[in-house]
Amino acid sequence: MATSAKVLSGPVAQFASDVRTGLCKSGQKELPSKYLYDPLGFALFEVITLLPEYGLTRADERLLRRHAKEIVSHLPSPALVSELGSGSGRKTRWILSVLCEREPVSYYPIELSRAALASCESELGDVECVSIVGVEREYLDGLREVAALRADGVHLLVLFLGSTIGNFDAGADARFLSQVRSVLAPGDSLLLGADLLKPLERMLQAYDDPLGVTAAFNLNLLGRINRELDGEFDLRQFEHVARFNEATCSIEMHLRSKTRQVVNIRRGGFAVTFETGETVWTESSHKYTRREIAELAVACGFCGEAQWVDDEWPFAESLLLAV
Ligand code: AVI
Repeated sequence: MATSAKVLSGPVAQFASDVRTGLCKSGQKELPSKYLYDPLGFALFEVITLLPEYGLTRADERLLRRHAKEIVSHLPSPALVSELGSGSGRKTRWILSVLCEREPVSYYPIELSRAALASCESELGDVECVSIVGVEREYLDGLREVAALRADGVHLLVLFLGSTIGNFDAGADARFLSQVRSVLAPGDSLLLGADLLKPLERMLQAYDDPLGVTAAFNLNLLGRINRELDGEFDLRQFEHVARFNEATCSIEMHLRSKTRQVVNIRRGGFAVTFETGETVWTESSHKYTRREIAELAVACGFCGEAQWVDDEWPFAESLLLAV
């Protein structure tokens, strides 16, 4: 099928290059999960968080709501707060409100998605004594910028909630936490939300809900390629698959080709052949044990200060101190 490469620049060029690398590699095809979150993907993820089968976000929020006072009691004052991947910011309200009882707070949500930053700013705009400055950057670049802003004697609290840490590849979670640690000073803290291992059926239902919202969230990645790269994916010719990888202790999302097909990605200037049943791996969601979190923290230069676990949906909120 005829293709012609177009001259692309900026984020769309990066997207095209990542799509080409992931779909043209030999063996398992893959697409980076960060591309799931265009405005439509972000909106679909927000719906996922409301699904009865997906208890993760509610557990995270419950822990923050129930234990905000206790969490804040461990933190030195004054503190500046930054959040890696704030999403809508709904969960963060509880910590910010309690911190505000002590002093005015500067809050820097770091997000790649402009839609997420806008929704975070409107969600938290009514929390008194909080000034919100959105940072539209990659996590580490944004965090370096925020850390450079703090005055002497001000402690940094980094929030990394919602188990986004679980979406890193095996080993990349530790590398990422070590990089976060290298931006922090001793005495700074990291509040880490991580989803815990639970019975298989419960995990599978959470990533393959009967309403098909997670399927739509996953398939939207192909829709995004169509919209932004003039791709010719027929979304009806792919299906969502969620499965548990025991070796990595992760739920994986894939998109399976229902037929043998060749798909042209016109703005990228390439075409991809899919065999019947072949899958594109789009996301991994690692499920942790409490012990694993504690070991990860120590290996990355933190010490575990406290941990809270939800009693309805196994999920842990861990407060880690930079040592
Ligand atoms: C954002 N992240 C923690 C979600 C998760 O559970 O891994 C993304 C998600 N993928 C499918 N459903 C939710």
